[in-house]
Amino acid sequence: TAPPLPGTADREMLGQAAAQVLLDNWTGASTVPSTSLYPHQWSWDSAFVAIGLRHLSPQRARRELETLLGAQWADGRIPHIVFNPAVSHGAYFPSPDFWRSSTVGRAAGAPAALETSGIVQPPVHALAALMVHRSDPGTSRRERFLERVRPGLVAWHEYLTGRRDFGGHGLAAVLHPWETGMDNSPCWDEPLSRVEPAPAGSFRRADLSFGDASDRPTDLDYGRYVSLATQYRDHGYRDTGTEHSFVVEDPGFNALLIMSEYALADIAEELGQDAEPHRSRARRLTTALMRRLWDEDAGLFLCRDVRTGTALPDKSVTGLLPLMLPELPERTARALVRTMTGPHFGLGATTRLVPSYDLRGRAFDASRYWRGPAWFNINWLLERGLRQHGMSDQADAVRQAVLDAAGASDFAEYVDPRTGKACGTTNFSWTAAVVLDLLS
Ligand code: 2M8
Repeated sequence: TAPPLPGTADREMLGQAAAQVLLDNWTGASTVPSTSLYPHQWSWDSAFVAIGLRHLSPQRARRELETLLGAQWADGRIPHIVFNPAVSHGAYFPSPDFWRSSTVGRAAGAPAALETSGIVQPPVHALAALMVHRSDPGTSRRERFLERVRPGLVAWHEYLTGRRDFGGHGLAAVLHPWETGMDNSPCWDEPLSRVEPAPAGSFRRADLSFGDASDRPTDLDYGRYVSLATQYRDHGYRDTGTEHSFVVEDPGFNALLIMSEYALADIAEELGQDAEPHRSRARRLTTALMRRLWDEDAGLFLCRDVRTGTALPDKSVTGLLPLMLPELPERTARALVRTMTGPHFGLGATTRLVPSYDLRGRAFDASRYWRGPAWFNINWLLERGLRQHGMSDQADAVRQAVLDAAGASDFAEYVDPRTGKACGTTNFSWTAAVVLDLLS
């Protein structure tokens, strides 16, 4: 049966408003997440943006991804920020003079001609490239889009499964909370507590000029983010031959890597190349994820601190993201849905969108960033996960809730999961992008 959607007029208005956000946030070669809070190109934001943009302009969507790949380092990493040289350094912290990619990062393969950060973000890119291709296969083929992006995407996955396999079990590890995209998730509290924060006066937070401080990470968190990024930079962004203070295996990050590896398989097939190496890597990664991060008692995947070898007990939405995986054991998928709809995440009972963190957790905060609020990109991923495992009623309900909450909040960055109240900034790109995708 057809899922209930807003009436045609509402749908049209919502679609037009979402399109306007993406038009306003387009800079000519890529899209900023927000013109105020995030005035540069962000890695995983661009992947979600491309997925929405393909419904407006497949040509822009291809450009979005190619601009990002144009900033890829020679070692395969895709940096989490590509800086717009036209934007003043004071507009965002940490700025290029902090990261110093074009000088300090050269030995690790940073481009000389543009400025980027030196850390990464979740690998949604191959999935986005495939979806963008499929939205306009004729032009995409004529422009040889997949031929052009494939080598960079393969090198990206090689980097993550090679140099970033710090645990030695086949999973990619992250070296900074910013790399997970879920910056101040309570999961990072414990491993971060061992990091000596940079002194409060040694940096200036630009983010607080644009938002409510109670919606953002704390100063203590920022001190630790700065300290970790400084250590990495001062080691020339080398992954080996140095001790990292924060090394974590994150289930959501790895689930996205697996989804993108399946996309690489489809891309290879489209190009008449052998898809099997990608499929078997996706399977190997799924097995490693199950072995390393699945927690039967918790009913979801947990993050693992590679330095101490222990699981991090907080329940975060990152532990539900493997629901997207096509070869997840059905039993595990059912357990994830039970957890999502149970008291810890409340879907369909106390919430209509899945919160970023355990409603009953020790650190739950309904408005502080990744410590409770519901995020639209994450709910888009979970909607796909529910559909993947045949839960179409729940998927339809999440889809409807994304559309309702995005429209009512002016495309908020995130919302209070129980009330839908807008938090962070508005006119946020990936919120608009997933709306466009769910409307089409
Ligand atoms: C947030 O992270 C940036 C640092 O990368 C920040 O707080 O300044 C996160 O929500 C992240 O997931 C997102 O990609 C980025 C831009 O939207 O903002």
